[in-house]
Amino acid sequence: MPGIVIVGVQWGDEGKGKATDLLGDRTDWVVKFNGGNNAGHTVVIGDEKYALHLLPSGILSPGVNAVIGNGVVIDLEVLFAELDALSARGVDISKLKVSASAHLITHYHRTLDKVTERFLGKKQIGTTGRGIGPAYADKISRVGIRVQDLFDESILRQKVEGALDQKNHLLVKVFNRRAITVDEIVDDLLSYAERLRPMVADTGYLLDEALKRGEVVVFEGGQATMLDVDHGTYPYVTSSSATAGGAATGSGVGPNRLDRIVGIVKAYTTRVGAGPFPTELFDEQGDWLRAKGFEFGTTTGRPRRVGWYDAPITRYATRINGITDLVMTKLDVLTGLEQIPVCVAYDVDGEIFDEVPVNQSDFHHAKPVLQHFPGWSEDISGCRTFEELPQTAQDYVLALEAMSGTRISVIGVGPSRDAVIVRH
Ligand code: 2SA
Ligand code: GDP
Ligand code: MG
Repeated sequence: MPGIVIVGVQWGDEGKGKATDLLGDRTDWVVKFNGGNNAGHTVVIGDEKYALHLLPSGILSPGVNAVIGNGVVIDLEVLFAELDALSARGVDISKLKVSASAHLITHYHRTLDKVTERFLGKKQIGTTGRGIGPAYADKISRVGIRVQDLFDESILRQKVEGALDQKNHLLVKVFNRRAITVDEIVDDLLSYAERLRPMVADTGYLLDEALKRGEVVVFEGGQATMLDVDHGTYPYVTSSSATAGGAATGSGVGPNRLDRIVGIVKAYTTRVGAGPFPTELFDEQGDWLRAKGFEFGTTTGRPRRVGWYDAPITRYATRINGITDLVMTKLDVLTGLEQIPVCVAYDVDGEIFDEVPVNQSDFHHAKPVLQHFPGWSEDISGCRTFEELPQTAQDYVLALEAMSGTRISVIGVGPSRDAVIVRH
């Protein structure tokens, strides 16, 4: 099974970075297929902690070929800062390949992201401010700048001119900001061109050849199902395809190359930014969960919103992504709770919904129907087999497995690489 996709089930930060890292020994290639430096993946190896944003987490595994696919939006300043920081820590970065068709995040995208959010006031999305939405908007509007444009200055100049035309109008007339010049953008982009050149490749071709040779390719999703631009809680989403379908379009391989789809799900739920979140906690129990799970943004440091596990969301994600295996992370964080509530359905103004409602307003009004499970107090961080877990912890996992309709193959019991229970 050479093509393995890793996707987030909930609203991100489920531990996708750790899951990708876990597969490291058996992996030949790791591809990031969506998003950009809005992502934050934490990987703990021994005493070392790494936070990756634009680079795929697989770059930490020696010998693995790392790829930034065509579906990613790249901020070149961030790319080289991240590469330099990893290199300084002894990580081999020589194997990185970057798609010639990936789009670039420029200064005007970052500016537009920030001023648009400010303009929205109370209706803010709560973006990471990294220019992600405006860069994808340009891609879809066909005024984006791609990696390959860096290597023909006259084409680059024409494209930047075209892209800036409307933006300067917006920046000056609507947002009262100074106009951005073509020269400053072109000069900035060109300053990275020669360093980038050897990394640029037809990555879809490379991946297809690798898959034909039977090599293992991990497609590492950024953000998550409920943040997907099509299937998430629109408009409170990111601007890319974070679900398994995005692995094919965002890397340039055929969908029939994707053999296993692994969904990463937390034993409870978190969300950063605005938007509906039915099981959200606003009380001391929420503060306790946030502190115990250290739920703060890996990229922005923002406190994450926290709540109970939401079973209809996992069922929905299983369907949308075609998930074949679930990895449940952070079970250890729930230790110490007398009872653990789980959302099994929604009450929308008196009507019971067993599945995630298709109508966004219904989801905004959804109140969780909770079922309570007995908790455990034993420290489970040292458990390495399912049978070593307290009976109530086993029962909790088995109940969630039954509700999701997919096997829970791996259970996380701590942040480090080895703190896992592998069941299948
Ligand atoms: P954007 O910047 O346009 O992608 O923001 C749109 C929404 O997507 C959410 N989003 C995220 N949610 C969880 N984790 C993300 N990565 C970082 C992390 C976030 C951080 O790993 O902690 O550090 O704050 C991520 N990236 C985007 C975002 O909150 C908006 O709701
Ligand atoms: P990602 O964006 O999905 O890669 O997730 P993040 O790295 O943003 O957030 C997940 C956090 O949980 C990181 O700090 C991980 O080190 C941590 N983590 C992952 N798995 C486990 C686990 O099983 N238990 C605990 N306690 N922490 C975990
Ligand atoms: Mg994250």
